[in-house]
Amino acid sequence: MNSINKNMKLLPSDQNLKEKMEKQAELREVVLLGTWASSYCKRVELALKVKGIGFEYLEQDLTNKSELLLTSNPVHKKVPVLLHNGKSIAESLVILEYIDECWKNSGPRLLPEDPYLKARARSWADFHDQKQEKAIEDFNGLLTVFEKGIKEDFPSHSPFLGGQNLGFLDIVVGTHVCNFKAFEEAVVVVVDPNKYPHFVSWIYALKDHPLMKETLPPHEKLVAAIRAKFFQSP
Ligand SMILES: N[C@@H](CCC(=O)N[C@@H](CS)C(=O)NCC(=O)O)C(=O)O
Repeated sequence: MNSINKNMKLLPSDQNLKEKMEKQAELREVVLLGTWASSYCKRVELALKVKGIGFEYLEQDLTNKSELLLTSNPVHKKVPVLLHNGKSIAESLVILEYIDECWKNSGPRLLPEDPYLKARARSWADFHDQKQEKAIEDFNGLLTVFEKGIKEDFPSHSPFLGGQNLGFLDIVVGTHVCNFKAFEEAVVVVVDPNKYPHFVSWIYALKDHPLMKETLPPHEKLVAAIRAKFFQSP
């Protein structure tokens, strides 16, 4: 995995090297443009790992967006962006489906084949993403609905909602909610295991998965970033 850390001060020769690397990125087979704390990016990173697809990673600075990011996602100008043989794909859920379709025979399928089960996983992912936008204030609302949904739609979650392997919904929701300890610490959002037993047992199973552990952002760094975001002086 190759990353350009934009937080580092770059000398002119480094700057040239960085530009060269970004140009070359378009020619490499699979390249992910992301940022370290973004759960949207983490879900793509995790999906690639679950499918066993080798990729290059280019860390992006969202305060000074690279030419590569602006040209590969001209509509939203956001990460994640997946470059596949020079073609760019934006929007994490779209990327996940692309990965699943494109590498059908590599690793486990992320989405079920059955159209109803596929639609159900997509609609839970959609619900999660809509709520995530207002995550802090609505977090308890999200937990209550998820708790009921897991009980009804995935009664045997064993141990993941996708079964034995991490599936679409485990990847989409897991890369966000597995960071709940950092939110608890930084902004005192409490996820009560007595109130949400199914949700919490699922999250602990996810947090235990080796690929999830390897992919999630470092806890202390994330707590600091959340604090900076929510408690910055006006
Ligand atoms: N719906 C998008 C959301 C992506 C997103 O919000 N990315 C943020 C980082 S977490 C971003 O790039 N923000 C830059 C900006 O808003 O200018 C997805 O699922 O990929």
